[in-house]
Amino acid sequence: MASKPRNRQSGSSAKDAKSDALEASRARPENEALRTNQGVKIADNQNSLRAGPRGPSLLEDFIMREKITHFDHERIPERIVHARGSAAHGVFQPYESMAEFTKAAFLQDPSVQTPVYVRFSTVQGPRGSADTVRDVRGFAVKFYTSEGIYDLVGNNMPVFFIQDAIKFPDFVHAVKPEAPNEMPTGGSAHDTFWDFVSLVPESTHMVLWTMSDRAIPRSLRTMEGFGVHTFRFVNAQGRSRFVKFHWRPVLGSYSLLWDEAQKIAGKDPDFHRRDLWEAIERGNFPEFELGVQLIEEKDQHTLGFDLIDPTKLIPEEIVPVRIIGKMTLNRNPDNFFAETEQVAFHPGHVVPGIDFSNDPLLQGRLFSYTDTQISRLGGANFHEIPINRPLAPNVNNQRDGMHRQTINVGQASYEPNSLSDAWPKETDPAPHDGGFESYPEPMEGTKIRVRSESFADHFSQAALFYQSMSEVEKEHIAAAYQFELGKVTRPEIRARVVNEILSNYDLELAKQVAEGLGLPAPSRGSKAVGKQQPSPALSLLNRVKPGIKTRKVALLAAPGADEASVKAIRKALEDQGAVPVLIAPTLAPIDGMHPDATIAGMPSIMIDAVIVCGGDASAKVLAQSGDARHFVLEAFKHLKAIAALGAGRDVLNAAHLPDHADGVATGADADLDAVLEKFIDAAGQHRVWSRRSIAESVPA
Ligand code: HDE
Repeated sequence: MASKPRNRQSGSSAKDAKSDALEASRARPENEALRTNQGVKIADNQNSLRAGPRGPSLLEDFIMREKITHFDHERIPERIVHARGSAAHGVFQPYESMAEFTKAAFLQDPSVQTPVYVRFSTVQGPRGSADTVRDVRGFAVKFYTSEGIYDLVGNNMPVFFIQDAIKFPDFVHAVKPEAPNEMPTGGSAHDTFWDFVSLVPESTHMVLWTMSDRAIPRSLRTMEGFGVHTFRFVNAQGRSRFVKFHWRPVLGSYSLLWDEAQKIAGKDPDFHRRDLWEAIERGNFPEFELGVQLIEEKDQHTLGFDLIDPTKLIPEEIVPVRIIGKMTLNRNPDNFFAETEQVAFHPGHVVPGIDFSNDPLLQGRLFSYTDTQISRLGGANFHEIPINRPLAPNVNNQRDGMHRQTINVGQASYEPNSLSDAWPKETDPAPHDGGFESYPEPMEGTKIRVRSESFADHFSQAALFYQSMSEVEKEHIAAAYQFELGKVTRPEIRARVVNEILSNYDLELAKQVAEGLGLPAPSRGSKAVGKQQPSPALSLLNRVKPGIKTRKVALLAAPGADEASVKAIRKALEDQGAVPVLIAPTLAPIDGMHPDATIAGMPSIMIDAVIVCGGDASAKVLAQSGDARHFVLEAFKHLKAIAALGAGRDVLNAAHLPDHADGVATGADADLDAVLEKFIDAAGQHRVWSRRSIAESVPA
């Protein structure tokens, strides 16, 4: 498990064009004396200048003054939303030329790789909050294309809470920790959030997504991403089609269980960040395929809902997702602040061939992002920060401002000019020479503040989503509503959610939630919708890709464990791409083997499956250890695959676990191969759902 030393050359394309461009900004002092910011060598970094050994400090001490002044200013304001994030470098490569649909240069040639920087985030919590809270996840991709920056600033859910940008500050104020006491950190289980969403029915569909397993991903590496809004692709002939963007993790998609997510938030608040970092360090580069749903202009009104309403998704059974390329994250950042904190995304950073729709949420976002970067990054020159610099040159007459780095040469900073032969100037009108031209959508209208009638249906797609879930997922959704509303202190808000929201899209769910909250059974809502055409693609259980690649498997052992057997297990798991972790009561060597973690340091919530190793002495220690018994009990409760070999079965017995339940493989030491085969099969399904009725009664 021990991660390899950091190696920035790992990964075939780690040395991409952006990496080269960043090189000049990297500071790597090797055998260099300390110097001040003015370049003066420092002789003493331990003692400030003072008047005598016990005298007061002297203002003259420019070395200490400079050091402390800089330190005082080391923090910048955190993002108002999406403050907590983790990021990685990588490359994107198309599978085919998309010239028929878009002239975007980075989508023309399957042999061309485009550098990317991707930042994943939670939305509600501050920078230091836990990774595994119930929340939407940001999925923002910066493409450093040959034509300039393209940012696809999406989420891990395909819809949004509101239809109009003017409601965003209200929504964010409601979901953020409450004003009087800054609680709760990272989650939506509180009065103001549920007050707002119960009064704003357009939020129903997205709130349901956040009550689903999508809001507690197992890993950032296995999370889907969505552009949310409808955009436009425009080809070289000027023809436009509507497009929705999707990111599909190659390893499939998985979620945590709510009990796990909450416990992990305490045991390892950096769970997702660590998982992403370690996977890349190990060379298990996360891969995501880019998919598009393309809609002809003439078909835009045939879907039964409005294409520009961001609370609606297009079921892929109606418009299939065409997979057009792959993104590989192959390099961790060098410096969290310089790269992940300072990266500035903007949905309005587009390149020729990509354009906007009139989605009123998207339109508002186009204003917000530059504005926020100016206050967050301290001025209008944030595009000069190394991580934000395009690979294409930025040539224009914008000048000066805080922290300007470019030294613009010459007298003419205006256009037209004759002093520098009229340069820089616009691209030629024809053949356009790559200049961005907005799609000339015909437009006519009355200046008016109104919500389009075509945005009025708030419940059909919530019903569609709910009806597309498996039984397991439906159980989780009901439990999530009960948990969240159980934290709401005002009974009238709980009742409003049940009677005015849930009862309009699923009466059975409304009844279940009401029962959990001790509310009277609701009756059918006044705007109730009925049966929808389900979309199986929405169920996460249909997103599982069997296999144990990159899964963490605990090998639970103590002194006396059978070394040969442990080595054989380790090899079998590694051969399938899994990550075995030897976990023991202490870090003391077990024969020649060094444990990777202690049971206390890596409890079962941090692994995907567990094998209790054989060996009489080892099993005896583990069977007597409360921590070890808790480890297997909890793994059982969380529906993880379990195996026990030889005397290792005594540990399951000591925990009073049945050794014949689904997803539990046991056998004599000599049956190693058969036990492993059964175990790998069960672990490859992610969870043993069929075990859940027994698992519920397990105290862990
Ligand atoms: Fe954002 N959003 N947003 N948002 N958003 C920000 O920009 C905003 C919306 C999303 O990793 C902010 O640099 C408005 C939808 C991501 O750095 C800010 C509206 C979607 C990230 C902002 C929305 C997103 C942000 C805060 C409604 C999914 C993190 C800091 C009109 C498609 C990017 C910042 C990163 C960040 C405004 C709605 C995704 C304040 C006004 C819908 C992934 O500008």
